[in-house]
Amino acid sequence: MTGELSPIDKAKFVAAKRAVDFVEDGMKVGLGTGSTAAWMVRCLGERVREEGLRIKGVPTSARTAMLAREVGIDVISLDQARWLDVTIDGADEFDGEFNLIKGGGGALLQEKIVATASDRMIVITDASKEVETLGAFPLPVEVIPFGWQTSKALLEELLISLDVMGRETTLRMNGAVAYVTDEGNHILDLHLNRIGNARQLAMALNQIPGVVENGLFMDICDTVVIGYGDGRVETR
Ligand code: ABF
Repeated sequence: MTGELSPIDKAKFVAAKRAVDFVEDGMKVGLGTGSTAAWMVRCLGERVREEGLRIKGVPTSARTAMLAREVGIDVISLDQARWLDVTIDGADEFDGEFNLIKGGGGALLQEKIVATASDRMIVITDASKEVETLGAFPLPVEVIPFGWQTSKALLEELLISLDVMGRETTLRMNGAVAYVTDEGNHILDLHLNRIGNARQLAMALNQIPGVVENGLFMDICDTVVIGYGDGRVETR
């Protein structure tokens, strides 16, 4: 499955493989989205095929659902699962309190719902995602298409009053057209550079009419598994 991996892919793979060890027979597992999570789905599929591991997988995007089925995981919906034992997913940034920025892959809405509906959330990542303070990675905010430009203007107004360094907001594009999420929404990326009070920002963002969800995952992640290019892996 792995062949000759680049250091970054090796880091992602070893983190994913270690996280999959936490999955036990009979569990309902939230399956994250992104390249690191894709390694996890492949490793989980290998355990299903080779050990006969019996799990139910709840994907956080259409592309994860497709990959999970390809590798032999029994995919069910969150409504069928109701509650999950564990969710394993990637992240764009994590800080010392395991608060996260997620959504670079455009799946933050289902990711946050699934992670919140889990007894445990494990983030799999490489060391480059560790930050002292969240914000260098542009914060994704999912907005409905109706009146998105008004939502953007209201967002920019809000940012003026909050403890953030940058204030530029951009509409995420997919080539020449606006990016569309699995739910048919758009994403605004907030280039904040540094977020002084992430909890305050997370609460304020979701009050804005048209905002569906934001990529700040506060008090959701319990465990971080960090992979390194030399094959080492660290669990915190
Ligand atoms: C997903 O993982 C997203 O929330 C996040 O943007 C992405 C990180 O991607 P990668 O694992 O490819 O670095 O959960």
